[in-house]
Amino acid sequence: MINTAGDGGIITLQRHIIEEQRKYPTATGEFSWVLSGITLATKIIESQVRCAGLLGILGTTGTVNVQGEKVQKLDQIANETILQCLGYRRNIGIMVSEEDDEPHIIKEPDELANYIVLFDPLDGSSNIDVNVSIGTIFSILQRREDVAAKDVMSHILQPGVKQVAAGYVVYGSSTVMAYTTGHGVHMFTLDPTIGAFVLSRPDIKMPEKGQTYSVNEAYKAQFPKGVQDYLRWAHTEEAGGYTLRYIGSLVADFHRTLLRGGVFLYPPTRKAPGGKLRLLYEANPMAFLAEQAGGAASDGKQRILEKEPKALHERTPLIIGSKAEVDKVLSFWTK
Ligand code: P6P
Repeated sequence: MINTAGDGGIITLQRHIIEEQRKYPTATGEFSWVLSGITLATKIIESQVRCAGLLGILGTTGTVNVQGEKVQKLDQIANETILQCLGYRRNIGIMVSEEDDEPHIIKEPDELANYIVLFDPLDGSSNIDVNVSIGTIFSILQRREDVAAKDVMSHILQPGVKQVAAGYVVYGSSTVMAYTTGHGVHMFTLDPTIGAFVLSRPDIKMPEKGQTYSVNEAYKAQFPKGVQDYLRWAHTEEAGGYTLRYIGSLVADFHRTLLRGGVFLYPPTRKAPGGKLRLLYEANPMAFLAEQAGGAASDGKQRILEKEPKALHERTPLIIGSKAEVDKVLSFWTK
């Protein structure tokens, strides 16, 4: 059932953004121009993902990115697509990609080039070749007024509470975008017959509880003791019958958690003592969405959105999902 407006028209993402902006006079059309660049890029990426096996674009490029991960051909295609679709939009000053060591400075931030876009172009790369859901994650900041335009890193290294928008696109059985500008979380499904993202779930609220935990239990022996204690508890009758779901693609695991409730966690491990997931363009955008949907996100010690970033590709432990479930994990974590 596609949501239609009172006038019977379908509510596309562009229409939704413009109508949202009417509610908030401070918003300007500038933001919708940025978001339309992201949606254009994700439609192009979706077309490549859908037929990757036919285009000889599966597999790796033979190079390794700043994260030390093998770059998949589709990673590179997605990265270049986003850079191209956003690169000419004058109101974007800086872009930060998971794939690139350094920021892309289109223009030193000023009152015109006001936006900073951070993104993971194709999250879940290891799943690409086996046709498991993958996704694009984005976070949007505005330049800081209190630092010089040339102080690029200060404009980028802002805590998650400063995000003006965040979202993801999951390339799954259907292509779905979820986004927030701080006024709720709204979900759109790509209608391939018209090539538009159409409103499918307005104002999503994450279930307060959920009997699903999502963690790579293969690393259990490496987790902090509190996490091991939580997992032992979750296996008991007293816990009420949890089930484990783990896809290994943050976007897909978070999408399920947002809709069904439960908790996703990526704790510190020996290989990733500071956690594996990146703060600026994975944890922060997902935490913004989670909190806007009534959920919570922590690094085990503090709210993800209040972390002061110190480096571009900084990693963080992540516990995210239904508030009651995140609190339950934290009750063991801090013991
Ligand atoms: P592991 C994908 O590579 C990713 O960055 C996230 O999408 C996902 O949640 C995580 O890594 C999976 O990591 O160590 O369980 O394979």
